[in-house]
Amino acid sequence: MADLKSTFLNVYSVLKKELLEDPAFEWSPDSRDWVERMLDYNVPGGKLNRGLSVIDSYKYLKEGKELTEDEIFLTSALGWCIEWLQAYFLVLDDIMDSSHTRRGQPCWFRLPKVGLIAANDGVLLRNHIPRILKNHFRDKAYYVDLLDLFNEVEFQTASGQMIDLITTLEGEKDLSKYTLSLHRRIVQYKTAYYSFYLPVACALLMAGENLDNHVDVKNILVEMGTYFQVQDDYLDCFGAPETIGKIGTDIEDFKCSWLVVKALEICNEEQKKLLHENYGKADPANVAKVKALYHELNLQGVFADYESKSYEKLIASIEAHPSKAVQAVLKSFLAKIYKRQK
Ligand code: DMA
Ligand code: MG
Ligand code: MG
Ligand code: MG
Repeated sequence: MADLKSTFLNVYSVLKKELLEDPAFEWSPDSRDWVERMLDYNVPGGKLNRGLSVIDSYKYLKEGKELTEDEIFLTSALGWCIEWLQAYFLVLDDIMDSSHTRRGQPCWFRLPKVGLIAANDGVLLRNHIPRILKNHFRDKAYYVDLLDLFNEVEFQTASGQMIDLITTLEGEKDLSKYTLSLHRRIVQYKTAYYSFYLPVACALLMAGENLDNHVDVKNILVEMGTYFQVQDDYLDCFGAPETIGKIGTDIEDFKCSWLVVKALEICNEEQKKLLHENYGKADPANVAKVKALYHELNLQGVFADYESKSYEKLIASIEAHPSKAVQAVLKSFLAKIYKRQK
């Protein structure tokens, strides 16, 4: 496993070098330094789960056959395209969410020498993806499907971010619209497709599969992605910033988080009043009152219950799948996130 990760990181260096020598741009030393620093800061520093999952999934689909050097390189390159996509969304997400830290360091836009140049860096990160794909997949039979897949998933994610953000607009702040069904809609689009469906779909395409025949796999992965974002919402409040590498902002930002939805579901009238008065305010005193209420309502217990029930449901739907190889892909994915602390 450690070995796989170092191979994967070597591919990052190769892809980065190609991008820094992209013949479509007349590079100067300062522009090259900027992009290199921007990539190193934003692309490889995460858990790399999404990227590594492409290699893992492809291995399972090949039913244990050793991968060739070429297959390892190509699955890694696709994995990195997902990590690039993630970096692009996170750089912009942190600006829009007024976040402070990410992966244990200040958000890119918080660096004094970066600021809102980060917005264009996000656009650049996004543009790197089709350039990587063109460099390495142009001649593949599945090239068009790959481009289409990335386009579709990007559209879904951006649409999810849009509904995540417009519910928090000043003047529209209304806790009564925060229901489990709105939450589900937001997280399915903003997180599940790119984080869970995309890695497996990349592996399926490389294995010569037609994605239209794998709607059942997509549905299970969307469920898993929903569970993953509920964990993210939970950790935003109850996680240790040193472990998750970021400081939560969901309460301040008036986000339609799973926690506030659950709190609204189980609170009494007095507690509801407290939520209405304190949710979505930047003042730490307001935030502290919301957190105290979350403790009072035992949202930790409610979450633990949700977590074990989700796990059981996911395992049951995975085991109902006819292909053992697909089951192995999905189970390994689930094992990586079950009861995660970061
Ligand atoms: C993030 O949701 C979704 C995308 C597409 C980046 P979020 O703002 O809850 O993520 P985080 O907690 O990592 O800022
Ligand atoms: Mg965010
Ligand atoms: Mg966000
Ligand atoms: Mg979050």
